[in-house]
Amino acid sequence: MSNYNFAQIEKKWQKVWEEKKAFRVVENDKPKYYVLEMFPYPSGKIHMGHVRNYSIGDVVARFMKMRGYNVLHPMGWDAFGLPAENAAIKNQAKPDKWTIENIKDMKEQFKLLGFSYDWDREVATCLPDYYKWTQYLFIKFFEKGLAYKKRSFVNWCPSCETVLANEQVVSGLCERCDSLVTKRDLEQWYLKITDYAQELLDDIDKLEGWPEKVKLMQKNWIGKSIGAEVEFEIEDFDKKLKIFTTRPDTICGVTYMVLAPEHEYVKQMVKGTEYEEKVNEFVSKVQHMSEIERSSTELEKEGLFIGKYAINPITGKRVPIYIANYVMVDYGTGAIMAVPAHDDRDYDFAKKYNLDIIEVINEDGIMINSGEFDNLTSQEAFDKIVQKLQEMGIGKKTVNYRLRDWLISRQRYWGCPIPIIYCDDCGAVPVNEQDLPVVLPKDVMFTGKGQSPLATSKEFAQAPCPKCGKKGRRDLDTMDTFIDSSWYFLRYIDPKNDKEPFSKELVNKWMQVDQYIGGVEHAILHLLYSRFFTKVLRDLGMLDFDEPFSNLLTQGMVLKDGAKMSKSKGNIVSPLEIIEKYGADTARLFVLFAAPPERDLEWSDQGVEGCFRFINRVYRLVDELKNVVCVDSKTEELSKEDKKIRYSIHSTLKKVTEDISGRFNFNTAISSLMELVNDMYKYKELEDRNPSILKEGLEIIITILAPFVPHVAEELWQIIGKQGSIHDIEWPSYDETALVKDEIEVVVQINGKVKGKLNLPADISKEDMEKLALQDDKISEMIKEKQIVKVIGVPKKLVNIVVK
Ligand code: ANZ
Ligand code: ZN
Repeated sequence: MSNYNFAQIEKKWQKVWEEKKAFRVVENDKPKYYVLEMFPYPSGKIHMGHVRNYSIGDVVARFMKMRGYNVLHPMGWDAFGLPAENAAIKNQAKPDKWTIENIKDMKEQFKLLGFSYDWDREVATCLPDYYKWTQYLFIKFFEKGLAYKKRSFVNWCPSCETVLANEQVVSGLCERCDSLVTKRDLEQWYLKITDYAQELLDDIDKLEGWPEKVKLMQKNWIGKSIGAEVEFEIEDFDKKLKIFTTRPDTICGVTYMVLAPEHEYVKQMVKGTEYEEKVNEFVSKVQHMSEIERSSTELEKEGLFIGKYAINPITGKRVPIYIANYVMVDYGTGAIMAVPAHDDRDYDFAKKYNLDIIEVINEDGIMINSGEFDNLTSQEAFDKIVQKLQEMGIGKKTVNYRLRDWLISRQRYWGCPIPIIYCDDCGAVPVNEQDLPVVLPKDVMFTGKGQSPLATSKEFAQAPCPKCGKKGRRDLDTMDTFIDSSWYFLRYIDPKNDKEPFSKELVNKWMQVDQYIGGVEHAILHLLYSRFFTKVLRDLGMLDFDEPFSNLLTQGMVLKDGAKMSKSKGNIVSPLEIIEKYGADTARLFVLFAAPPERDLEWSDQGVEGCFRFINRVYRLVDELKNVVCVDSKTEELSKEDKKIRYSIHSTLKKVTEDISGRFNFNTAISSLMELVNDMYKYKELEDRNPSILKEGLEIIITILAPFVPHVAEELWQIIGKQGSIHDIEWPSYDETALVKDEIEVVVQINGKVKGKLNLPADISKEDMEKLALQDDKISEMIKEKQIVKVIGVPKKLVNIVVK
């Protein structure tokens, strides 16, 4: 009798898998299956979220391999980004060295978990042989007019010394360091994702294998609004004010106008007037607020009159012009017509500043107070008013998206250099392809002061113009790291290609990713950017599909004591400690068993113990029976008990197969496996147990455990005398005949309460079933003093006896 020595078993099989490159993908003619988990940032230490994410992916990969697919299951590193740079500033460590060491450490930890990656395809976005192609793609975007430079006010964190995206500003503070965010007027690179807004929106409906909530988040993020642009005359001002409204039907209810405080006309309108000073104060005040705050319905509306009046083009009415915090400069036209009777924000503002409120639509949705448009429905008025404005040459129907172009310049060191050289004569010129990659210089200083660290390199900034050869200057910013992750799934397919980012043929063959798995925190940006890249690369002729990920699973968080595990809460459970104490198979089994993948998972020490005990129980069962099952025995006539256990074996096989291939209900699959193991324990104690059935049962148990607990399954497979790897065998199919029951269990109720169970022939008639229930000794004893009112039989399930 041997014990379950997980440490020895796991080490042994990890070595075997590594040596024979068990999970290397070679092109063959099996159907392909591409399973991908979002790659990690190499922080150096794995956490339970990683264990969960990657265990889910590993089950899918191993299962699909056993189902006969050629499975591509790669792993790599999202290796550029701030932490490396912050570590450099703090500890004087070099970001490259820091990152490479972290990658090494994390890879070791992944190997301890026994994930089935094809490590030959590993990519790290910070290595020149990867970012060369990121730069190449940037240039392709540039040549297509999809990368452009623009001056604008951007969120700036003075402590992180970089631009922040709107999502990174929380209550006016930097999400990372809590510093007060300011605005800076900078010239920056943008990618024109707005050109793809409509397609990105339309194609969401094609993503059948995506969670509805993620699709909705993407839709809202793109935020399409149909409305109209209308020009208003301004008194004593030579330009017209263009506004965007989704409700042109309400135009007769306009009682004031609002410009975003940063709107370019504001300065011009108040110049030299009594309003100038107050306006300047107000502008600098709102600049500290994020767009998210400013568009919140909770926002306390604030603003001021700026001394000008606009003329309503339909009514001819003169209305005052305000600036206010709730109007954003870069949405629509940065100016609105305010209709307090029908818009909540305008209503709050009008109440606060005592402005008129005029209703133009009554409760039945019919126009009022609108002159020639009275008595129309608001929908009719919408069309008629837009038509009239159009005839007047001052309005037209327009579509607006909330989606902004993607600001990609970062004033940071540890990122992909932007491959552009500025020439006084030729302007912004892309670096020639043969000169890629533009390598990150090493002689930089991390002072944490001033502009991009790349400016501190002696050599880097100067470069000849690729067009005319004259002295030029390199762009000193690096790219947003979301760019690196917008195409990595393509590089895995052809990771060593040094002629192009990837071969079109191979990518067309392997894509789409059949199953993508990752955290819901990436539900918007990463997925949207990857979809955008895919569409642009398609239009560049580099691939032939529209969407990168056909199925998406967003796994829930790992909680402890009801809260997300985090350093600050001090509730972290270290995966390495769990592996050390119980082994990787137990760690994997627990995260798969404790909750369905999409739900949050509550950490439980007893749960881990339970999984560990279960593996031990399987191990003992196999170990005890190994000699029994190694002999070849003939199948005799099956007894009742034989049939029962075969039913249990094959129905479990069926359930596990369906649970994995359907909605990835690993938890229910594992719990039915646990029941089967219990049944086997009982069965083996029978005097007339059938060795062939024991053998059949053990083989199936080991096989269907293999994707979940791959090390111990491999070991047990060997223990029962099998040659070769369990992970190379075919997933078994269940025996239909074993699922036909000779006998069924029928529940007997009295007045709806369960009072007993009967084993009856499977093909019994309803009448016989009811009769036998009434004749049963126990039941007849219970009802002998009562009067039977009714007997209700549900075939093959239950008999309910209603008595008085
Ligand atoms: C008049 C009106 C009347 C409006 C009404 C709404 C209701 P969505 O759906 O988000 O596109 N708006 C336009 N540009 C804005 C900006 N830069 N900052 C803040 N608000 C802005 O919303 C479009 C509506 O939001 C527009 O339609 C405009 O107010 C406002 F009963 O115009 B509406
Ligand atoms: Zn030049």
